Amino acid sequence: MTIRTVETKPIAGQKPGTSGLRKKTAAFMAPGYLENFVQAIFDGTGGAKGKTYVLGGDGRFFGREAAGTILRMMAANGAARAVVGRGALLSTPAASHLIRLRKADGGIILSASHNPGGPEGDFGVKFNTPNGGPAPEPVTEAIFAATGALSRYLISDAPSPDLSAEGIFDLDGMPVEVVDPVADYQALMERLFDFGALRALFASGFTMRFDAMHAVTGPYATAILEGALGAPAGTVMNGAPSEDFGGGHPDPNPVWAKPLVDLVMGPDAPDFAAASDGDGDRNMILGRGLYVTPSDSLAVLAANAAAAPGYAGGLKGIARSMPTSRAADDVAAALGVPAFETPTGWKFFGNLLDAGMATICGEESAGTGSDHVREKDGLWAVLLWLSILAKERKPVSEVMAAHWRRFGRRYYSRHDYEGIDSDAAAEMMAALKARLPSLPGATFGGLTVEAADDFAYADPTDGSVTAGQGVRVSFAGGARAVFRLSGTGTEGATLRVYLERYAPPDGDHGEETQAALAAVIAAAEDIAGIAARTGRSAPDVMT
Ligand code: VG1
Ligand code: CO
Repeated sequence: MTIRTVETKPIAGQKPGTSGLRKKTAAFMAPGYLENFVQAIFDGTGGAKGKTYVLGGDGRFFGREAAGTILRMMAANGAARAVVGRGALLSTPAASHLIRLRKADGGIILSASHNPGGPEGDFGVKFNTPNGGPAPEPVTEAIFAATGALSRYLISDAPSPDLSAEGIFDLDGMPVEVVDPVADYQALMERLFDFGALRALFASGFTMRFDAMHAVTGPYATAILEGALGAPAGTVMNGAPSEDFGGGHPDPNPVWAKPLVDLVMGPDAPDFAAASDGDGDRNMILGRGLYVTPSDSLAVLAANAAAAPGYAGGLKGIARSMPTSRAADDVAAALGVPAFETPTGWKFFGNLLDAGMATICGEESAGTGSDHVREKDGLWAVLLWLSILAKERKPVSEVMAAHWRRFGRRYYSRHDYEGIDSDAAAEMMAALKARLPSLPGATFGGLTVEAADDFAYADPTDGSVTAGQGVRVSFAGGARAVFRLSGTGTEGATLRVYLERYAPPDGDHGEETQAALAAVIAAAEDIAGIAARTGRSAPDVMT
């Protein structure tokens, strides 16, 4: 077979964001677009020669075709081996595990996570490093630099093996190993959790619904919950991956997973419910009549991790992204372990996990995970929640009430303004940053600003500094507003405003969240002028 060297030119804008490169599917399908970016991944990381890669994705439209192209490029670039999930499927945490298990040199995950899929939707490519984690900033910068220096890409003319059957196939001299996407991941979960105790929970009549949102976690949740743990058939909803996620956004929040939220708020509510995002790294947790704020979920998991054998030895530290509520810090203080505050995006947790400084990490966007892989892991969070419920034998609402009585409650909400004008968003953030020095001491509707800054992170493992990670405004009494622009969208800008207020252990924990945050919401509007600058009077999504 022949290896073709195809002449190409740099394509502008191939800059990875918070989590990989995300563009409209049509953009990715344009001639050379995917090929250029994949060649840049190889060129920016010292070449593919002799390397082993893991490859898979969330099942979205164009994924299988893209996988075939990437395999032909791996072979042409001299890679030693490719390990691919059957059907080109791998959840992001399963890919992370497989990279570590096989001691691979990296992995490519074909996903735009929670962004919608299909010909009119979005596509994405994430590159993970040998530790199994998302490429850190220096690596994404090297890849971006390589996109600007391309003059050719290499591709084999040999056909890619059909990925529907397991086995080892030859592609122009490179073995392509097609594996069951679920088996190794399930074995890891069986080591971390007491499956016997979880089986006993389901056998006692405990009820659950898991909404896979037509995305990649369907096969994982079905095998683990309904298979290994004996939950009744029908526990997993929307469990067959579809190329356009049933026409929805596979984003586990009260807007896009509304049917599940309606179910838990209604008369036929199960004891516990969860939903997961497109690539299986994020999760939403619900109890009967109750939505658990992701920041609270992180805190509860950290405080009760010993309920699972994998964490019986205690935690080394707890890390959260900056906009995530400080509920996790309260737990770290009580446990006497370090707390870390990183920029948004899982890539910043990798060094802490590798250095053994943190065991559990999480983000307000419903991503939680531990040192078992180097990605956030939606099903892992569900299994740890189940372990806590199996031990406590209490409703989720009582687990939350007990948590707040011990640590206090951090009322929390994120307000998203989607698809706003990019220039208006940039001007708003610039004006906000210009105002920062004048804010401390100023009062907005009874809230006095204590500190205000543009968050910069100094990585404690290597001293590297990442600046410009979002504006933090802290008020006396523990309230806080954070402003940043999303790095995962593909149209206009998305402004995220993160709102938080503290009620101490003996305070009122029963308020409705938006009402509890009313003063912080008003202060955030006063400080940033959101309505005037964006033309929006209300957010599109509130989590
Ligand atoms: C969002 C979330 C962030 C998460 C990222 C990737 O980023 O806020 O917490 O890590 O998505 O998650 P942004 O820049 O849009 O705020 V996933 O599940 O899309 O890989
Ligand atoms: Co995701």
